[in-house]
Amino acid sequence: METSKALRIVKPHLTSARYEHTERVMETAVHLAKLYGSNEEKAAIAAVFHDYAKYRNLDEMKKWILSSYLPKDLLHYHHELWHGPVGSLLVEREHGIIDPEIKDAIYYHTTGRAHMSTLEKVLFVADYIEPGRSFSGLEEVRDTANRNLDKAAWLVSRNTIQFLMGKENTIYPDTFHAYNDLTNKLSGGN
Ligand code: DGI
Ligand code: FE
Ligand code: FE
Repeated sequence: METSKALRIVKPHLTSARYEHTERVMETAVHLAKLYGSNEEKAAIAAVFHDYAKYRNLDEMKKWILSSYLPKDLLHYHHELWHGPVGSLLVEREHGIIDPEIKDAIYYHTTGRAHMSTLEKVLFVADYIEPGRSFSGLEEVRDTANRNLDKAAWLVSRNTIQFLMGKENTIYPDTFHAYNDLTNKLSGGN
């Protein structure tokens, strides 16, 4: 699918601020894909659709989780975690996107997971560092993203876990799995 067509498809599903975020994630993901030898077209399509399901109503998302192959344990965690998995389901059902690499990048963009592909890490990091975001610690992740994708993805999962624990939120297992896997990869394990 052409990027321009994908952008036209997602636009009516997003707020204008979210659409602009999506455009910046796309540019950042293409930049990182180029840098780390991942497929740029796939990075662009995954980025354009990554927040596709963000504004579906909760009952509809619940219904998709219950009636599909998606893991039911999602329902025991914050609904913010649903839009990646549900988005990966809906891009296939509604737009015929069946490429498993694209679908997995969309699926895991919020939590990450163990053994992420380069494309998954590209989107996971791009969503976090796109130029419209600003919070403390972000410059370190931006700098690192240009040198070491694993280290940047590790920083994203570490920061996310610290942020969530600071708020005493629950943390989805894949979020921990991403952190543990990248920690082992970077340190040789312990
Ligand atoms: O959709 P975006 O706002 O662009 O970004 P996102 O999909 O990466 O993240 C949405 C939110 O999800 C973000 O505030 C962090 C939060 N999040 C990530 N992992 C977990 C989580 N929230 C909970 N409760 N548990 C998690 O494991
Ligand atoms: Fe998201
Ligand atoms: Fe996003």
